[in-house]
Amino acid sequence: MTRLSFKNLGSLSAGSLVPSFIPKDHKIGIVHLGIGAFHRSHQAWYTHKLLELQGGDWRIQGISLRSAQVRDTLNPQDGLYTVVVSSSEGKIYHILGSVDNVLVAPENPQAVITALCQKSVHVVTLTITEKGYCLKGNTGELDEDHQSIVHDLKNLDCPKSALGFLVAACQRRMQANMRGFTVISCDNLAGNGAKLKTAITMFADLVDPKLKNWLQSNVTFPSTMVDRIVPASTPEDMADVQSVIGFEDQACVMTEPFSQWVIENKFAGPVPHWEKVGANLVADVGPFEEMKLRLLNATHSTIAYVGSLAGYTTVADAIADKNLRSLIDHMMADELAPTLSMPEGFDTKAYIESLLRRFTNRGLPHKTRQIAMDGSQKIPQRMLPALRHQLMQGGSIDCLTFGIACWIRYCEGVGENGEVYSVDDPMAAEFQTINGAAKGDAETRLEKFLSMKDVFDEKLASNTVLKEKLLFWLKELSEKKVRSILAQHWKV
Ligand code: CS2
Repeated sequence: MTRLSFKNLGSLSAGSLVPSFIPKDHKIGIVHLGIGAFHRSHQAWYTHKLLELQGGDWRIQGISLRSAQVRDTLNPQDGLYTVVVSSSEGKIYHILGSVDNVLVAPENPQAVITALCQKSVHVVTLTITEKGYCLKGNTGELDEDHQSIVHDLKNLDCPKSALGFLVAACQRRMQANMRGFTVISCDNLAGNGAKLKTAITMFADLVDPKLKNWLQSNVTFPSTMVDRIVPASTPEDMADVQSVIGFEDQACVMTEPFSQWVIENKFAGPVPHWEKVGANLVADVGPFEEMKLRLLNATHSTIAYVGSLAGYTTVADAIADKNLRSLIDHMMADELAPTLSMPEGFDTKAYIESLLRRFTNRGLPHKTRQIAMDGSQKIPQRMLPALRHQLMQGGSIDCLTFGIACWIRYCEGVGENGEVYSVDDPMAAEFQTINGAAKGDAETRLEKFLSMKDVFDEKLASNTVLKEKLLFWLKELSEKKVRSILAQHWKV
């Protein structure tokens, strides 16, 4: 079957929407680090819409920081791919033209630094996941002992980490008297821009204190809140796209109708006018980030751990369980919403309702196991801030602690019916050691989990109210099935 490409853009079947601009007519203005499915259906989506609306030199050069897979699927397609917007009402197939090409960093790190130093590039965006920031625990400080950072500090001409590439590019821009750029983190971290700025500034200072000063006056790091649910595409999705567009598309992505992008208005130079196609520019992203990380991501992770243990494969299946739904309703209303500080007039109830509609979207099977990965990186961002708030206020913590206990139980790698699965997490080896040492004893396991400093800080780890609650749930989980715990505590 012929691959989707510029050559056949004119002969796609009528079931798809093709770009209304000629992609090749627009220069690269953005370099994106970490070109996964989320970027392709979010930032690249907004950029595509903007190119359709008013053109401009804002096409994207994508960088894969690890594997060659995205390059191998996108480059032969001239960067074209399909975004399938799927809901229970049906599917809409959009062919996007905002990505120009993809480079694979480990194959040619120099080419990535050169890409970041193109004169036409004014914006760098990042989706490198929580672990890509190489931060020390939850502090936002650079982990100078991180393997990739140690490597990059010694070999800045061929870095491995996103941070290393950014610092190397800044150094080259400074030496060449070029202007800086705007670096936009699009990952689910609270204060993502500020954290990235701290990490990059610390890194630059270790390289050359002059570079640190240059960064301060030439580069900005706006914080952002990004939101769109993007499950991993399956071979069935690809077959479906092929049957509709009439060509093979190995890079298609599936997503939902909803999308949101809130960006702190703090730019170092020209940036695309994404606000003309639905993004919001604001002075303070903080409340929106908090709202999304807590109401969406904290409940998502809870659904993922509780749901996987209870045998539900997708979010929609899990949330259809009335008792699980009641756990999530309570969590949002009693333990998450009270911790937010939304602007006057913001309708949190309506936001919660829209989230629940999104979770029940049967047109978009989102695997609980996909969300369950990297819990050690996600939990500190999504669940612990609300937990700290509730502990301080003496508020309820039943649902949050049940979610965390299910994560600890999930990290055993063995389901309720003895099925073995792999725990996909950078700390998976530590979990194995803990589980081996605990030999099934809930108290020992909890102590050891709480002493993981990159997840729980000391204050939290020594909080007796928290410890008691977590221990209670872990004991429940060792004696009963998740569905019966849900029925006992959250029955509707
Ligand atoms: C999910 C997120 O996989 C996960 O951890 O919670 O990717 C979620 O789908 C997005 O943040 C939605 O914007």
